[in-house]
Parts: sequence; structure tokens; C-alpha cells
Amino acid sequence: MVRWPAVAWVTLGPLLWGCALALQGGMLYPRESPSRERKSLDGLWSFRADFSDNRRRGFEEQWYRRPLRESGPTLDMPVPSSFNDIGQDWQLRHFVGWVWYEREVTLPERWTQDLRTRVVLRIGSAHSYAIVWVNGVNTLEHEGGYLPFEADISSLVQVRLTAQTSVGPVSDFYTLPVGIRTVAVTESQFLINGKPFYFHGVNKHEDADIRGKGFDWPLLVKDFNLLLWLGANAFRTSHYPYAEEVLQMCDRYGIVVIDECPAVGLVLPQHFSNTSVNHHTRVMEELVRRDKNHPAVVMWSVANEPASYLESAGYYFKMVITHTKALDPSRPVTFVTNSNYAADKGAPYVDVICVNSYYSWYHDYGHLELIQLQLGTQFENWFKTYHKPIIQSEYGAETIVGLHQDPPLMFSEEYQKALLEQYHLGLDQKRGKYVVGELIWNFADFMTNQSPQRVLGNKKGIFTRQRQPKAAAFLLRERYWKIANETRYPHSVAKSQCLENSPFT
Ligand code: GCB
Repeated sequence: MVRWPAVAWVTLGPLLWGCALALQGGMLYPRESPSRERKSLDGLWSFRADFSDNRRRGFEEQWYRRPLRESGPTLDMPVPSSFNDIGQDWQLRHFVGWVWYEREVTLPERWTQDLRTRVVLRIGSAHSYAIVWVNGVNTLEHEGGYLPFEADISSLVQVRLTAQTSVGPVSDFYTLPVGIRTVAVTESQFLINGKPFYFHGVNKHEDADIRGKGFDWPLLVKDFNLLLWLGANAFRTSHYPYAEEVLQMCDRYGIVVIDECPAVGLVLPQHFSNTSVNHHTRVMEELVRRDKNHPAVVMWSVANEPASYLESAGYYFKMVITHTKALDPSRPVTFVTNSNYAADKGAPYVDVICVNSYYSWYHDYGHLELIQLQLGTQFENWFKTYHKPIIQSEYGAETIVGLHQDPPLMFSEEYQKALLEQYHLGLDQKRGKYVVGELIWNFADFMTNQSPQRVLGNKKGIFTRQRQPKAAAFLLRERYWKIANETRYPHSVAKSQCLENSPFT
């Protein structure tokens, strides 16, 4: 007689954010249906950071062979969360290296006994290299954070009975909410359902006090209520793909998304190698596979602020963008640039120019009077060179909430407002011509590495990290609602609380 395991234990490499056991996988969000059950593994996990000198003690001592508590002390770690933000330990706050997560799971008896049941372990996201052991067996490896990966673990949790011949085909089905819309780009317009669309929105980060990047429903709903309050109709998932639940909300609320690949910091010549191209295209495949069914996603962004002025960047972006277009011919593709229009080698391959600029912030400090001229010149140069629609994909000013200074000085709430006002005047001169969007940097203050440029993180939010408005939020709110009422999509956020009313139906 063979006994089946009632308990499976799972040891993970780096940070795990969320996972689910499902009867069927297929990389898409594992929805429940009459043929599918889900078991969430969110909750408290055992955790250990490998502080050893070479940071490989865990592999040398094979911590994955036994329950983690048997190879040394463990901490309790909530999943999803960022381990750095949870404890009081300075070393862990700054730790980069292997960390180990483990959890014992009791499986429903049917999953382990009924051989027609397929058991799939799916990790929503683990940053940035993950190895997964199930019952001590190396089951799954994945490189690159933010995107899901999965493995069929049926053979690891089910008993091999001699009656295997009785296993027949299983029918599996589930339904997806559907939204139908077209997206197209002309020389000067971004069209949704054939109508010109103007992006008036934000850049975000998955970030909040204590939970760090960990997914959280109350935070997500609060953020969507703030987007509604603001009159925003779009955001960019800067600088990585966000949790799938975020895109589900965008579909429901009619928020348009520029979905970005986690390619930030491609700044050295060696980053534009064949190895990088191969990895980059693989990540784009994972991103498109995961998010292709979301009507909210209207454009792919393959990178943020690469050194696209380098000679080698031309071939590199040609390859990555061509590959992405082949994966999904229905959506435009871009990357976000901060290079000079005359030097950018990747721009010839994008459908929309997305350009970041920080006039009167990272240079010309305090010279707000220059912004309109600088912005106008920026737009004209890009347009006359490429004849493509342009989105101002980032602009903003660091602002410490409650700091006041008039006449405005940097870091005060007055300076952020005045800077935005100047940008808006510049944007309004080109809006309706070929500038098709503006995305403020940033929706909310967020945590960063420490540096002399950052006061407890990046403070360019129009909301604080706790989601309270700074003065600039009211300015932006007035502008966004005015634009919303002028354009043909006033209902985007305002009225569409469900898919039936969104612009995607
Ligand atoms: C940028 C980057 C973003 C930074 C921002 C800033 O250009 O894309 O990651 O956070 O500037 O505030 O410096």
C-alpha cells in the first residue's frame, strides 16, 4: 500500500510575492471555475536571509532537503511583502542576495488521491532569480522578477497507484471577462476605437509603508479611488509589470495602461549584448503572454531610460521591438527615453515617442520661466525628426509635504505646483496637435535607495506615501477633469465602475 503525502513543503529562493495552487495553469491568472480549485499560499512563511560570506551556505548545506527550521533560526515573513521593510534589522533592510522562504501546505485529499487532478504550483512573482523545491525536489527556476512562472507538481504530491490506466481525459474550462476595443497610431494621434485618445494620467509604483511592494487589496482600491478623484484616465506601470489584480481593476474601471517590461538601467555598452537581447525578448514573451487579454493594456513599453544614444542600442531595440510586435501585432510598442532626439538610436523603431524630462529640477534649478521654451523645443525636435505622436512620459518635482515657501523654492509645495503649471502651459500648446499624453512623475511618494538626492525616498508624488494629497494634487485634479470633460472619453474613470461601461466594451 502506498501512502500519499498530505503535506508538501516548498522552499523558495528570493522574495515570493504571491502564489496559488491550481488544478490547471497555463500562465494566465488562475481563475476558479467548476473544473478548477485554487489554494492561496499567501500568509506567514518561514524565512532566512543567507548572510554567509559567499551567500551560498544554503546551497552548500542543502537547506531545501529538510524543513528550514532544522538548519538554523528562521523569521516569520508575510507573503506578499518586501522582506526589507518588515524588520528592524539594518542588515536585512539593505540585504541583496539569496533569501529562503518555506511553507508547509496541506492539500485537499482529492488533489493528492485523484490522479486525474493536475496540481500546478504558480508563483505570481519572485525577485529576481528564484529556485523552487517541492518536497526537496528542484522543481522550477525563473530569472527576472515581476512575472509569473509555474510547474506541474502532480507527480510530487500524488501517489503513483497501479491503477493509472484508469486516468482519462479531463475537461477544464474557465471564463475570462472580455473587453473589445481597437488601438491604432497615426503620425500624430493615438486612437482607441478610432477616436483620438489623450493620456492624462500618472506613473505609479507598487509601494506603500511597511508592505513595500507587497500586493494589497485595500491599497489598490484606495489608489483607484484616488485616480477617480483625480480624473486620471491612464497610467504607465513604471518600471515593471504590476500585479495581475491591478490590470483586472484597470479593465473594470476603464483605466488605460502602458505596460512596461522590467528593463531599467540599461546604461552601459555591455548591456546591449546578444545575451541581453535574448533575455529581454524572453521577458517580453512572458509579459505579453500574461497580459495580452487585458483590454486596458494599449501599448507595450520595452524599457525605461536606456542609454539609447549608444550605437549598439539601435540593433538592440530593433530586435526587441520587432519581436514584441510579432508576439502582439495588435498593440503599439515603445520605450521610454531620456536621450536627446538627435542621438536616440532606438526611436526609429517605436510607434509613439515617450519622453521624460525634468526641466527646472535636475538642471536650471529654480528657473521655471525656461520650462515652456525648453518643452516646446523638445516636442518640436522630436516631432520634426520622427513624425510620431509624443507622450510626456515623466515630469515632476521633489516636494516635502507641508514645506511652504513663496516665492517658490525647490522642495516646497509651491514649487511643485508652479513647475506643473509651466509644464501644463507648454503641453497645452501641443495638445491636440501631436502630443497625445502627459503622465506625472509620480502618483505617490515612494521608497528608494538612500542618496543625497532623496529625503527618505523619492518625494515627487502628488500624494504622500500614505496617499494624502499635496497642493499639486488639487491643481492636477482640476486640469484632468477639464481635459476629461473636453475629450471624448469623459466617462473613462468617472462612470465605468464595471467592464460594461468602460471604453473597452
Ligand atoms: C526618472 C526615472 C525614475 C526616477 C525619476 C526621478 O527619470 O525614470 O525612475 O524615479 O526620474 O525622480 O529621478
